[in-house]
Amino acid sequence: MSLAENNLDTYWMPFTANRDFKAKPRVITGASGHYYTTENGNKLYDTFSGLWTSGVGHCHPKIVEAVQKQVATLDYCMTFQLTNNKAIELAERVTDMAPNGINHCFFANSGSESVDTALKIALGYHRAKGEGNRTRLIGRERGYHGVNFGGMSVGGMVPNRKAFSANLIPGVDHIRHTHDIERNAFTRGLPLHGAELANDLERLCALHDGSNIAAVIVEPVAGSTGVLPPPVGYLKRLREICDQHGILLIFDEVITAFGRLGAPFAAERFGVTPDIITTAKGLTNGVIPMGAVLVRDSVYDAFMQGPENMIELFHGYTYSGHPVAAAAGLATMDVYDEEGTFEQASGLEQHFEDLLHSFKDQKHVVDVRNFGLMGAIEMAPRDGAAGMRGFEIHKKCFWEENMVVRNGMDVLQFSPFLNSDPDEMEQSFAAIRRVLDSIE
Ligand code: PXG
Ligand code: PLP
Repeated sequence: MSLAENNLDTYWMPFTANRDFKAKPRVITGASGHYYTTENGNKLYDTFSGLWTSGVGHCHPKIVEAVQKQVATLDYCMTFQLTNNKAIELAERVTDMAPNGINHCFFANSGSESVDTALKIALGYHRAKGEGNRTRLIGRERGYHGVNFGGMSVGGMVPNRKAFSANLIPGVDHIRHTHDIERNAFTRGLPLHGAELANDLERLCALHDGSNIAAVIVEPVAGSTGVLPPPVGYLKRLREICDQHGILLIFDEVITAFGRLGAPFAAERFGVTPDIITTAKGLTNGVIPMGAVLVRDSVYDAFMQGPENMIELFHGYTYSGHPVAAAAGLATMDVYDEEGTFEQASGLEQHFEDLLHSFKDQKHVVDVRNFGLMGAIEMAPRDGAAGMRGFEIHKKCFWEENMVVRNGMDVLQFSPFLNSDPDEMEQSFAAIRRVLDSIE
């Protein structure tokens, strides 16, 4: 039976226009390296490395082998009051790569779970230190921290919040986003204007009193809402304000960790060390779902008080530290080391930036942004039909150019493989130009 004969209607697809999709489905049945394959054997170039996930390419043989071996050795193991060797090894491996002082790792199964875990750790930390009044959480407009209630509440993606407005968790505020096309359009790398926007946190400290704020969470480079690199000096300033007021700084590095910015973590690239880092995606190269929350010693130590036979943090998922996911993570870390993936990624930055910015004078393009191997081309919305132009480009790339291109409304987002072939990258942008030329 071909896929088209299945009743697609039973499958409620995530973050998808279901009815539009089901009228003409785009279905992937295989992948290898930098290409997907479809049921009828078409090969499609993937300009988004999965969903920011698969930096070293799809079905990397080393990761595939590790997963196959692990699933036949230890398929599952309870990790409450028991654990497995792979989770222990991965925790050590990942914290070894983290900035100094961040030496503890709590496992989850996605970015959304990592974020909610991090928020709970932040609240628990202050409570453990006798500052239970520090309950306020601060996010940022245009932030994306996943779809669970905590992450949605600190997030700033409007359509994501709209339907749940009355049910978001209380005690949350947002600092202003840093996106400023008027001053920073077509900047290569970090925008020059906007460091002062970090002072918006001072405003909230003045309003609530800093002593009531538990944590601030930001993406070092905002991804899902259209690739928004931080203005020069902005993250350092946030760190300073957090320090002044005893507020924990959480970097949501679900996208930016593991080479996307040519370094293990954005924290390293920017020279700013947060107290907690959330990760997922590149932790296993997207092969098995997994997230990890990395925590500073002082935060962990605050929990390790009281009777030693008592659980210190009442939190965990059935699949926290799943052995097969951990094996995928370990193999992924091996690949990063052996292949010099992060260096490969930095080596591609300039070429990627030049290709992106060659769209500056293209019809409808209002901004081009990039940092590391994250990039965006923003198109003007059509009158009365925001998002249509981007969506048409996505579909045209698929059907006419055998290529997967991600759009978030009218912003085209690019997450090239960390080990991209420069020629393939160039060809993919040539194809995008053909599509943009053909679109109204
Ligand atoms: N935080 C950040 C910074 C993310 O980018 C999440 C949390 C949530 O992770 P999970 O694994 O629960 O999806 C993400 C996820 C896009 C796009 O188009 C990006 C994500 C998810 C969906 C779409 O850029 N990132
Ligand atoms: N709902 C029920 C009824 C459960 O028993 C559990 C876990 O035991 C959960 C939800 C949470 O599932 P998970 O640990 O996979 O997040």
